Amino acid sequence: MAAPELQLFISPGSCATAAYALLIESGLPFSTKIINVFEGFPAEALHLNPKGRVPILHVNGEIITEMPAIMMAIAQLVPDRKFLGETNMETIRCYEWFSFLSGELHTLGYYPVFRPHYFIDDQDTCKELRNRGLEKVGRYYGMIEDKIKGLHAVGDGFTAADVYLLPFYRWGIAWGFAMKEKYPKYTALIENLVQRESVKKACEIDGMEPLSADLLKLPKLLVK
Ligand SMILES: N[C@@H](CCC(=O)N[C@@H](CS)C(=O)NCC(=O)O)C(=O)O
Repeated sequence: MAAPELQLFISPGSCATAAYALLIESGLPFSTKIINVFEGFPAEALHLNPKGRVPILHVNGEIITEMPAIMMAIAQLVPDRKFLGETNMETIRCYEWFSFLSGELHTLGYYPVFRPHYFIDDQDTCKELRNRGLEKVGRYYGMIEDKIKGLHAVGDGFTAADVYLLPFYRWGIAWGFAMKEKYPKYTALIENLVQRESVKKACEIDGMEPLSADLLKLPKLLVK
């Protein structure tokens, strides 16, 4: 069977690193394109995703957006790798993670932190919104910590849920959360995960170590 034609659109330091790592992990050949979203999704790239978000995955001409769908698309391309777990219940647990990470932690928690101006113009209110977002993110990290039982998010092996937990951990360090001290199980999972060659390679586009506290300085490092 011919290899699928794959292209992934990513932005350094973003949530798209998770999809990038999973695609590398799949071993399939693919190309990447960078859309720098640090100051917002560029208008000239909206034709690629009118929702204005990365990651975006092209599979044989199909355009797939939204991380949970992208994770599923990658997993289906390499079913033997069991990226969605070994059993039906593990697949359900992967979806539980995806939905929580995408809908709650990313959208409700981190959007007010990174993009308070998407909600309100007033600068003081933006600051207040960011602080509320950070409080919420801290609570979500606590929930993640409670949910993690071992070195993997689901079952005893690597799944897409593990890599999806990575960008949020990295952002936590960058926003000054005491990740190691407050969330030891989450830390152990991530420290184990970043040993994988796929994850190291995916983080290389940021030009810094996977768990660098400087992640938010990226916009200054990148040439637009
Ligand atoms: N619901 C989307 C959200 C993706 C998302 O928010 N991506 C961020 C990068 S981490 C983005 O593209 N932001 C563009 C912007 O803030 O304008 C998903 O789960 O894939």
